[in-house]
Amino acid sequence: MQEIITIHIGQCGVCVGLKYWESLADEHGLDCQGRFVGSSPLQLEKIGVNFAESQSGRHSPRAVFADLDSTSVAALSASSCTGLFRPDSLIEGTGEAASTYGRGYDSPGAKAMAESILTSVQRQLELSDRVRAVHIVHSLGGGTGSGLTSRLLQQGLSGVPVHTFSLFPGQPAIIEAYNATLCAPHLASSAEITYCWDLAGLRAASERPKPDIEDVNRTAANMMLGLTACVRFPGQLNLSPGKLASALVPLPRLHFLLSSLGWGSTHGNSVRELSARMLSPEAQLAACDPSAGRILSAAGIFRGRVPIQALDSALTDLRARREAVFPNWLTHAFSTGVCDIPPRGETVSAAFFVNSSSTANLVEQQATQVRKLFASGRAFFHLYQQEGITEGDMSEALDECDRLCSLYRETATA
Ligand SMILES: Nc1nc2c(ncn2[C@@H]2O[C@H](COP(=O)(O)OP(=O)(O)OP(=O)(O)O)[C@@H](O)[C@H]2O)c(=O)[nH]1
Ligand SMILES: [Mg+2]
Repeated sequence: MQEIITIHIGQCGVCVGLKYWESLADEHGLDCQGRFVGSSPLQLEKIGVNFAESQSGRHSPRAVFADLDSTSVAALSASSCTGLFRPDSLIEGTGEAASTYGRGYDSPGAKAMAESILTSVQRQLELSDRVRAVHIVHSLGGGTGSGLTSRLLQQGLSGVPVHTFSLFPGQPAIIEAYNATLCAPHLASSAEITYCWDLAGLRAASERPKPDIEDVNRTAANMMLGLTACVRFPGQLNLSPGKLASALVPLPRLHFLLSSLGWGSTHGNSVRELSARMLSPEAQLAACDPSAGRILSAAGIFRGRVPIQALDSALTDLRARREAVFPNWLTHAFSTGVCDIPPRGETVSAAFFVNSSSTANLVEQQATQVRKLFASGRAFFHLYQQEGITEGDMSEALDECDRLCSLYRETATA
């Protein structure tokens, strides 16, 4: 068994987490207390990837929820599925919203919270067989989401590879741009994979025309469910997180991925239409067009009875139609996984992951905004200086962001 431990940080991380674990419990046939009430042995077969079973037969998420501000964890504790979570996996602060990176990274509360998270992760590692990845869900714009995540990445999580699900700030952002620019270098240097989201992309990809924040969080959760489908259920073609990392990351720092979702039926044409969403700008969970840059790698994880031949031919055609967006050296563009079990209410679904050099734009937009703020009198930067962040720290972070963006461009045009 290759387990996954998931850490939800700050309001965004915790609120997305609530939707994710509600849906995971449902897919694996668990009630709100973690008792199995499902109908198929397949729901139990690999349940251990995400849930630890107690001696009494209850299944609890291999997860930690942490926020310096108590409201999001309190909301989770008050939710109908609170019985699912181990009380010691819910770590709430007593402070107000931190808002700045410095408070999330270096305040006494942040340091204590990082220790509590590491203790909780260590406990979960001891209860696991072979953890393949720690997933961190957070926003780069929040003080807690940016600062606390950076501290954890810097300290390391017992050597286990970290995959982050990172919500980038929308435009135009002030404090959020500072926070994101300080956090991005930690993602680049310490995460194995970063899945990039932003609110505009999540909203546009939500199923309802005027999505509220719950719909947006459900979309984010659906992407996470799609990503892990192959390791949770049996299927025709396995694509584990390890294989995905090997297939999608050409250089260690170039690991910022776009993602998209699709639903359909099992007809050959539908598989073709579904596959086209992989490169469609409107379908991306971050407002970023993958074809605006070069595509360094891509993967699709399909759920349901997908005919493999139709899938292969759809992907071959997709590559032929879009040849110009792939660099010459990329001979094998797409990795695929197929899991037999579709999500509830669907016959076929897919989650796509693309490593495009255009993803660098998400980082660059934040750095550009910080440079504008610096050029026009360093608005709000005193809040960072009060927390010990210097101008030198900020220009070092900007340089790191520039290096990442240049590396993406150089590799794409090589
Ligand atoms: N998708 C999504 N985004 C959210 C949610 N809550 C906040 N955000 C976004 O996250 C960013 C702010 O980060 P938060 O997660 O609220 O901040 P935090 O990590 O709690 O940090 P603090 O500043 O300390 O409160 C903004 O861009 C918000 O739009 C949520 O429930 N879902
Ligand atoms: Mg908060």
